[in-house]
Amino acid sequence: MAVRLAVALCSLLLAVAALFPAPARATDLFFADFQSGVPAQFSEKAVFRLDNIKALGLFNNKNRKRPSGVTLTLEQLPAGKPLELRFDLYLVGNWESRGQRLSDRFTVHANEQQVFLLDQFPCKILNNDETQTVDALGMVVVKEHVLGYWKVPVRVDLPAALVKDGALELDFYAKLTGKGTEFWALDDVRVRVAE
Ligand SMILES: [Ca+2]
Ligand SMILES: [Ca+2]
Repeated sequence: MAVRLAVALCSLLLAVAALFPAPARATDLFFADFQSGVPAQFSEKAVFRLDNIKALGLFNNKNRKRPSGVTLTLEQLPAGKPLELRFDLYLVGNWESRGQRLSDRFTVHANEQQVFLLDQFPCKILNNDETQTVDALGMVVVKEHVLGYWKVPVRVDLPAALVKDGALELDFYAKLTGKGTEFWALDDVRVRVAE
C-alpha cells in the first residue's frame, strides 16, 4: 500500500514537473533565457528567433553587421566555490569541423583563460546545398540564405581560482570562415555552484 502510494506520488510529481519545465533553479547564481529581454550583464543585446526559441545572437566575427562575440560579466560570486557554466549553443548554417576545409571553432574564456573549445560540429548538408540539412532542428532565414540550425548543450567547469574578487568575465566567441552562411546564438545560459 505504502509502495503504491509512493509510486502514485512520484508519478504525480513527475507530471507536475513536466507541466513546469522551470528554467531557473534555486541553485542558479545566474540564469537567462532571453524570453523577455537580455540581462544587463551581457555586452550584446540582440535577440534572434529560432522558431519558438528566443536566443542571444546572431553572432559572426566576419560580418560587420553582427557582433563577433559576447561577454557575460558576473559579480558578487561566492568565494572559494567551483562553479559550472551551462548553455545551449545554437549553430546556424553549415559549420565545418577541425580537419575540414574552412573549419570553424567556438571558445569560451573565463577571466581570459580558455575554459572551453568546440571544433567538432554536428552540422551536415547534402549535395553542397544549405537547404538540404541532416538532423537539423529547423531552418531559419538569414538575409538571402535559408540555413539549418543545430543545438549543442554545453557544460563547462569553472574552478574556484578563476574567480577574481568575486567577479568573472565570460567571453563567448567563434572564429568562423563564412560571413553570410555561418552564425551562432546562445540560450538558457546558467551559472551555478558546481554539484
Ligand atoms: Ca530562449
Ligand atoms: Ca566554416
